[in-house]
Amino acid sequence: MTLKTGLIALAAIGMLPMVAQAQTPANPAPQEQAAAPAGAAATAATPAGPSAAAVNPSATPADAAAVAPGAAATPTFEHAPAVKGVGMPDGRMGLQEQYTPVGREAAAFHNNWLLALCAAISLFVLALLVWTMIRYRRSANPTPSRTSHNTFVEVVWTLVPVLVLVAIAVPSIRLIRHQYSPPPADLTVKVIGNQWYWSYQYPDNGGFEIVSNMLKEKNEVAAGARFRTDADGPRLLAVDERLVIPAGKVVKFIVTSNDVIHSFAMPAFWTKTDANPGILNETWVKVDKPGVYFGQCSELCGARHGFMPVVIEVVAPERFAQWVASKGGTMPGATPAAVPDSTAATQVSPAAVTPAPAPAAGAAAPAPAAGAAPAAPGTTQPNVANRATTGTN
Ligand SMILES: [Cu+2]
Repeated sequence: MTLKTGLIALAAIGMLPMVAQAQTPANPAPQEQAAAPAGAAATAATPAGPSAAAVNPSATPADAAAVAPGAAATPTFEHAPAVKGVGMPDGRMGLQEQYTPVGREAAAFHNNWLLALCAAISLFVLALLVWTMIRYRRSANPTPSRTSHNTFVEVVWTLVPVLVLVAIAVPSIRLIRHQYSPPPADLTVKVIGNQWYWSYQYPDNGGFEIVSNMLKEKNEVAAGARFRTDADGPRLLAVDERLVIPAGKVVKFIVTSNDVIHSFAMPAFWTKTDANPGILNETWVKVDKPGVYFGQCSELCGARHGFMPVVIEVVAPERFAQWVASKGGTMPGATPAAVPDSTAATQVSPAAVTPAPAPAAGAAAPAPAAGAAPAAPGTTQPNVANRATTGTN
């Protein structure tokens, strides 16, 4: 009994940092509200554009031009082809190769530690059984021992299993802590399960939404309609609209549902999160390797449960900006640049063009430019400024 209590206490100690850190993502809300006026000022003030581009290293002038609403045509985006064996089941035994830090830790824990430990324990028990059956069979041992207690053996067979459990619990709880204490998000995507497809919203990029449906085979669609090709991905896993995220960035998924319980699962990222109606669940990924990754709804959700795959395409940050532009969205911090304001721009354009510090220019300028001064703090937090203007959460 005391051992059990000790184990529970041990688990509780291990869980504490996780609980403490899990609460932190909820806290930035007041900051966002406080930053809202600054964000509004950023959108109103014209000179925020170039300085915002300077703050965001991934936003090149070409990107800013690409997302301008005044552009003649919507830019197109070439999706990457699926690579066989990457981010999809391919007949090999074991776990899929992992592409996130959490996934790599979890897979290493499973493959190098849990499997080895299970195998060692199984072999040890098997050896004990075989030895007992042979050594103490009736013909070899006609008069059995009448020993009923052995303190040393009893202590050993109690202690060893406890140590085995501790050896599993420590890395296990560490993994849970890493999984549920995400670093600050660079991008938030809202994932919504529907019967029977997924829709994805990008609140940080203007709040646009894409609807993702499974692609059917060539013989299942009407003539002229789009059907699956091998570049789209494997049968029953390819979709018409992929969830696109930037490589090397922390992406937070807010997962919910419009109807019944679904589950947003991506085996190659070690993530599986229930999508419950009326509840926002959260998971996160950080994928360094660009590629196309395949998952499925993993909660029995109705007749077409098996036909609502998840496809995540990870692209370089510059290509992510192109994709966002092709969907009519905006990159955080790029919105002010898209506002064509002929009146104020002429006054402050020299300061905006030169890479001199913006606050100094604002202080030196006369009264109309003073209104632009609050833009500087707002633009240092492009994500916050953009969230304040969209508010789709
Ligand atoms: Cu489902």
